[in-house]
This record gives sequence, C-alpha cells and structure tokens, in this order.
Amino acid sequence: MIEKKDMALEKAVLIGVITKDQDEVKSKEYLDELEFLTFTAGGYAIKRFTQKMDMPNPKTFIGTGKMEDVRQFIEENDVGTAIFDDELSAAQERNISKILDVKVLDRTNLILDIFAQRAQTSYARTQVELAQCEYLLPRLRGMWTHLERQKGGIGMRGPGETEIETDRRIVRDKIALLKARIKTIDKQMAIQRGNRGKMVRVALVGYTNVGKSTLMNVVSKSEVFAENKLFATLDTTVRKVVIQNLPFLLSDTVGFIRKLPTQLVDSFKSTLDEVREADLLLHVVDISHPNFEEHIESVNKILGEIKSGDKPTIMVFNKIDAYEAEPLEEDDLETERTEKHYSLEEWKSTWMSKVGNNALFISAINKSNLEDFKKRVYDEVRDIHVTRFPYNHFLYPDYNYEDMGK
Ligand SMILES: Nc1nc2c(ncn2[C@@H]2O[C@H](COP(=O)(O)OP(=O)(O)OP(=O)(O)O)[C@@H](O)[C@H]2O)c(=O)[nH]1
Ligand SMILES: [Mg+2]
Repeated sequence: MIEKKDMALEKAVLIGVITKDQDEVKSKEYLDELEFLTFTAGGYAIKRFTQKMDMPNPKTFIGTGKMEDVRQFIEENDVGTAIFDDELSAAQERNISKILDVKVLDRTNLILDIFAQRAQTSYARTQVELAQCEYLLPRLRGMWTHLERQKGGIGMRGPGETEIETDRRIVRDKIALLKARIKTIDKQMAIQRGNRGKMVRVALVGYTNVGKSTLMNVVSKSEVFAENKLFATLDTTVRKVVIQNLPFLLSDTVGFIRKLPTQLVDSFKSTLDEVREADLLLHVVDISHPNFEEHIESVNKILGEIKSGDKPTIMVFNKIDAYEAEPLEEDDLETERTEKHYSLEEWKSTWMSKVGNNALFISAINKSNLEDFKKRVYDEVRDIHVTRFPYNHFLYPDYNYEDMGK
C-alpha cells in the first residue's frame, strides 16, 4: 500500500477480477500497480474489491452481488471514484455508472489521464489529446448523461480542454486536426533527426519508473526529470554522450506499462521513432520490483509492436541496491524454493546464460558497476561507429578503465 495520505487526493475504490490463469499473488501485484497509477493520477485507493471469475461479466465486469457490495461501500464511505483494472467496454461503463452513480474509470482512462497531466510540451499534449479522442469516440453514446453532474478530477482532464465535446462529429474533426498537427511536427522532427548525421544512436527503453532518466542523468551529466511516480517522462530527450572520446547520441523516452493503451502507442508513434531508429537499445529493468520479469515481457511486446523487437539490445538490470530476495530459512522444508528466493548472483547467471554478456547489473543511484556499463556500451557503440566512419577505427582502442573520469 502506498503510504502517502494527502487530504487533497481523491478517494477511490479499486476493482479487479481474478481470472483462471492468474493466481492471487499476481492479481495483488496488478492491483498494487493500479494503486500506484491511481496515486500518480492524484487519487487515494481506500479499498480493493476482487472477484474470482473465469472471465469478466460482459455487462457489469464483476457480478451483480459483488457490485452491490461496492455500491454500499461507496455510499457509506463517500467515495467519488471507482477504478477498474481493465479496459471497460462502452456498455459496461454505462451500466456500472448507472449502478454506482459515481465516476467510473478504467485502467486506460487512468493512464490517459496521467499522460494528460504530465504532458509538458505542446507536442506531447497533442499526442495525448489524440489518444483521448480515439478512446472517447466509440464511447460517446450515453456516457455524458452520467458525467454531467460530476466535476473534474481524475479522468476528466484533457490538455488544453476545459470541456470535452460530446458530439461524435466534433470529436472526429478534432482527430483529423490533431493528426494533421502531429504530421507537421513529425516532419520537423524527422528533419532534426536527419541533421544528426551518422552518429550512433542509443535508446534507453523500459518499463515506467525503472530509472531510465536517472541513468541518463548519470551517464550524460544532464538534468532530465526523474521522480518516483509513473510516467515521469513523456517526451524524448536526446543528449550527446562521450565515453572515452567516442561520441554517440543517447535518448530517454516515455516508459512502458502492462496493457499500455493501444491509442497511446499509436499516437506516440513519433515520440517512439527515436526508439525505432536507434542502433542499440538499452533495456532498463528494475530488478528490485517483484514483477520485473513480467515487466520485461510487457516491454518486449511493445517493442515488437513498434517493430523494434529485433534490435541489438543490452539488458540493464538497475536498482541492485534495492534488490531483496525473499528470505527462506534452511530448515524450512515446506516452502518451495522459487525465483523469488534467488540471490543477485543467481539472477546474474540466469541472465548471462540467456543473453551472454548483454546483461548488466547496476545501481544508477549508487553509481555501482557503472564502469562495466560504460565499457559494454563503449564496445558496442564502437563496433557500430567504425562501420560508419571507417577511417576512425584507430581512434578507439579498447576501453581503458584507468582513463575513466578524465
Ligand atoms: N534504489 C534505487 N532507486 C533508483 C535507482 N535508479 C533510479 N531510482 C529511483 O527510481 C525512481 C524512478 O526513476 P526515473 O529515472 O524517473 O525512472 P524512469 O524509468 O525514467 O521512469 P519514467 O520516466 O516514469 O518511465 C526515482 O525515484 C529514482 O530515484 C537505483 O539504482 N536504485
Ligand atoms: Mg523517465
């Protein structure tokens, strides 16, 4: 549970379904993430409701009995928002709104809302607005009759918008306009990228909150915004980095998440171009997170969707300072030893056997193993660099640890 209890936070309940192929631990972790999303959006989850079902109810997501429990709790505790851990269909949202009579949000809403709050540049705002419109369009009918009475807050914010238009035609026109605007900016950005010439391009990618921006700051001595909230970064920052005379471009971009709304993947296409056009990916992982292996899968899935799944990749396991294995007493014969009990060394050998020396274990905050990280990146970048600047290869001898810091 997240400890911060700010009075300004909106009170919310979280609702999830535990399906056949999820165990209870998994669904707890999913709801932990939903709670973190809620907190990032400015909400405070006061209760979780879960129900075991083979598949969500097509009409009301959870069953009617459970829904009645939720309704009662909401009424008794003066809760204004109900958040569902999945994307609700338009019909589900309508039915649930009728029963609960509070603001009903789903996971997609929440993520879109966080993106809307966090979008700093007009480019990011345009992209988020497009994703919001795309999400809205199929849901327009009936939605607003219930929302009219509700005032602002999570899920109701839109960049540059005070009121969300209710008419499909208006939304469609808006989508066309936003797409045109993005296209213009895309062209400018493509030109900018073109101007960077043949420099080797390296992109930091990974799940949200794993430490990409922190690593960027440590490596490039820049000041990219990093924070312990989800989606601290929405735009792409590119810095020129030099490791022992060898220059290359390093980019830091938006983090990924499980079930990242497709509307966002589509509309952030150009932000993600930096990844698509990179020569080398540094896939940063928060090894201290209990679900880090699933995070890796989510990231790989999205990389596949943006056609970057087969790029040369170095796996960078970050936050080793915070890694804690679940303790297992020697005389405990009941508990089966699983990956949760692995030591860091065991994780190292597991990943080394999967990806060879393309697995690195660091702490960006404590700057531990940064030397190995730099050496590995140096070697990889050098190999690409010398193919582009063939007369340059003698400039870049093997990485020299003693030169560090000069
Ligand atoms: N313990 C520990 N915390 C770290 C480390 N690196 C980063 N963090 C913390 O993790 C949080 C997220 O860091 P960011 O650098 O913002 O993460 P990000 O991957 O850029 O996140 P998004 O931009 O939200 O996708 C911050 O609170 C950092 O201080 C590390 O090596 N160890
Ligand atoms: Mg970041």
